[in-house]
Amino acid sequence: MFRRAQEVMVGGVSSPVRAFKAVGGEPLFIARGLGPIVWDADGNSYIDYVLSWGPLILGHAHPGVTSAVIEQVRKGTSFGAPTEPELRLAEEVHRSVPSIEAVRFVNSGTEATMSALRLARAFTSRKKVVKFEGCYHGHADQFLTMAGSGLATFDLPSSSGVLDSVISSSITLPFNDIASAEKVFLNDGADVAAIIVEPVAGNMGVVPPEKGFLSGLRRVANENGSLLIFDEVISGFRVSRGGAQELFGVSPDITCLGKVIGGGFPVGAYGGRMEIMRLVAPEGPVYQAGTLSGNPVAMVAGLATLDELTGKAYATLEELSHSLEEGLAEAAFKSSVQVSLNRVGSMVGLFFAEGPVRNFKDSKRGNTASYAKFHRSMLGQGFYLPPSPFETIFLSTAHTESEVSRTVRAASIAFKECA
Ligand code: HOZ
Repeated sequence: MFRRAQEVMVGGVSSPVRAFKAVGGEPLFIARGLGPIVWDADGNSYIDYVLSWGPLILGHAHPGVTSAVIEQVRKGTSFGAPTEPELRLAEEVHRSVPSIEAVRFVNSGTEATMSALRLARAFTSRKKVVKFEGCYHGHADQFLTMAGSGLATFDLPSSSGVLDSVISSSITLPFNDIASAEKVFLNDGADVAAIIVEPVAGNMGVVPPEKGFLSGLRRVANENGSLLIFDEVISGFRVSRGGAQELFGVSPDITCLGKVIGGGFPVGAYGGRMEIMRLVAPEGPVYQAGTLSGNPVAMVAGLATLDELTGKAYATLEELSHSLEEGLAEAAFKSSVQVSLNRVGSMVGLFFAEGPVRNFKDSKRGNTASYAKFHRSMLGQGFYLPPSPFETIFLSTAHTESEVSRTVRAASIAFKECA
């Protein structure tokens, strides 16, 4: 299949990190998934820690999501008109993330962040955006410098085809470094429309915000009349019901969502203060639209997913993820392999480097060859980890302690192979 795919699909994949180039070998072609397990086209099964890169917080083919989707499909798959599921999801997003007074659904995280920045520029009548090394905000031109995810994986400082004039209005700073942000704002503050940040970075491995970083950004934005945008495409409804902003107690002006709120279907959303959101068409002059935006199948999948995300679900995720973190750290230690682990809730980052890993520079110190070796060993033993050290290991409510213990036992073998 991969050979056939390479003949008709660029690199044989629909998104670059999937190609397994960073870890060697060939991508799995997934035939089906159930709970924490996926089966490839050859019939091999794997415990899945990729989970479609984050959306599947309940695991694969969750019965509640599946039946909601089937019911909606029978009623029709797309109308290009408002629907009740869309309204209910908007209400649920507002209830859970109160800083989102009004929301606009789109089809991907990229659409959400690019629309949020356009909106911030319109609201402030300013051009520049401050962003952070190793954060990834999708593939809109203005975000493609020193970004995480695929650009980090393939060591690309930027992307060909992006105009210098676009990049020149993006200022990229080290994550967790509030002093550099303060310094930049001394000179450029009056031109900065927005600061955009992943409040929990999940595209350079997992890097949590240090105490004072997010609140410092909030303060700097306030002092300079800039907007603060949280890209919670990964962390939204994942690290807690109200996302990273609830967990760390810092409220942005605009939030971008995706992944979990679509329950495994293509969804993004951006929302924030009413006075800002009112600038979006048809209420205001900021244009943004989409034929499949608010797609009812995606909306019911999102609703069914959020229905399951109770306090108990987050407690389970926390316990499982803690066990995995501890187990991996101990297994590496016993094999004398230097690793460092970062974790926020069910987002786990494994770095083959001495810690602490607090920014992109630290993350890039990780031994990529060791990660590749580890990945191959784990895959061979039936455990599917992200095929890049710059991505996040995700857990779902479908994983159990038994799967985590098996994973840790396999990791002990894999670490020995890396030693
Ligand atoms: N947006 C994902 C990185 N966090 C990559 C998704 C993919 O390549 O499939």
